[in-house]
Amino acid sequence: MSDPEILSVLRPDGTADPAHDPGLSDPEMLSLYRHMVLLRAFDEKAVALQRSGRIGFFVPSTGQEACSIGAGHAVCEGDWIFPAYRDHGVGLMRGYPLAAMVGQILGNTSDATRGRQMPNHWCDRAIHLVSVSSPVATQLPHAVGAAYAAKLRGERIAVLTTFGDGGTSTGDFHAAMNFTGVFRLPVVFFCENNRYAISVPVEHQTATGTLAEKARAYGLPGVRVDGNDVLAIRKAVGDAMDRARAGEGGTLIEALTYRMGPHSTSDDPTVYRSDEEVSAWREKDPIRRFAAFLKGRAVLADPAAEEASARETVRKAVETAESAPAVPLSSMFEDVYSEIPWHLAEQRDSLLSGKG
Ligand SMILES: Cc1ncc(C[n+]2csc(CCOP(=O)(O)OP(=O)(O)O)c2C)c(N)n1
Repeated sequence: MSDPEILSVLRPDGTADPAHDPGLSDPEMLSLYRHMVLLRAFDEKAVALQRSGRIGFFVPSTGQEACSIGAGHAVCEGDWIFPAYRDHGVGLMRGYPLAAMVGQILGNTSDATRGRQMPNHWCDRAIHLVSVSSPVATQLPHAVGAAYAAKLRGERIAVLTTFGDGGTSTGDFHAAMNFTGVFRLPVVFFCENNRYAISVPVEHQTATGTLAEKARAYGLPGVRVDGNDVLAIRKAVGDAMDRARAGEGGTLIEALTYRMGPHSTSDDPTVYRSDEEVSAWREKDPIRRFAAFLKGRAVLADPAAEEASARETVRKAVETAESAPAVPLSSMFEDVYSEIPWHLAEQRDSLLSGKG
């Protein structure tokens, strides 16, 4: 470890610290890298779609790819995921199809939720990816409930929930941590400390020196990890998920990272942080750092070609999804009641007849 308090694997000289290396094969590491590059390409395209008025809103994850992809890789079949809105990479790494992500942000008939969710609010029952919720940190008690149910059923699974530093200021965070500690539940709390909750710096979220140390109050281990080091994230989350599956209880992980872009497409970060700060973090780009390591091991030949290929994959996915028809108006009355009540039927008929 370069710092005794922060778990880190990728060294500045481009090698890996053998003491903490998660021991992934070369193909596994190449897969992590490709998913990080695909996630960045998707992000850039989604922001461009919003700026050109083709989608309404987007929450980018640029700068935090190591967190999402490293954590997603530590999830096994049967585990459950309760993600924050910035963590599309966890689902992508678990096999949530890019086409489905593109369809979801467009909200047309290629969207599994048929345009009835905000963009970025993915879910996929097949991979146990529970829907993102807009309120900050409400996913934490949901994750704990799922873990409690798994424990009562005797299932040996782990539950991963992800959130930002601002999430630790909520009552839901403390209730979820407390319940997990008392009932020794298999929950991994993965906090991506990206320095800001919209414009509010992390120093205004807490009076403690770290977020990880809050774990001790609830009888859980607290771990700090370099959030721009995908191998360190894989190691920290992997070990915590293994402990959870083995019945040893939950863990709080604080990943130190940085959101390079705006909070969302509605935000202007230049009003609350300096260009110098952003440039300093750009130098720590998690994708460039991992590429240097993989090139050094001769696992990766041409990062520019990988990026071009990812952009093309995203372009094709958008082209296909945009060709899907719009969702019919009538769909807003479907899927809530098994039998539609008379007053909603009246409203539907009035709307569809053009008199609504
Ligand atoms: C309960 C609740 N309060 C306020 C908001 C408005 N809000 C949306 S995102 C956000 C900041 C969250 O920051 P953080 O948890 O650090 O996550 P990040 O966006 O940095 O990934 C706030 C206050 C909300 N969505 N839900």
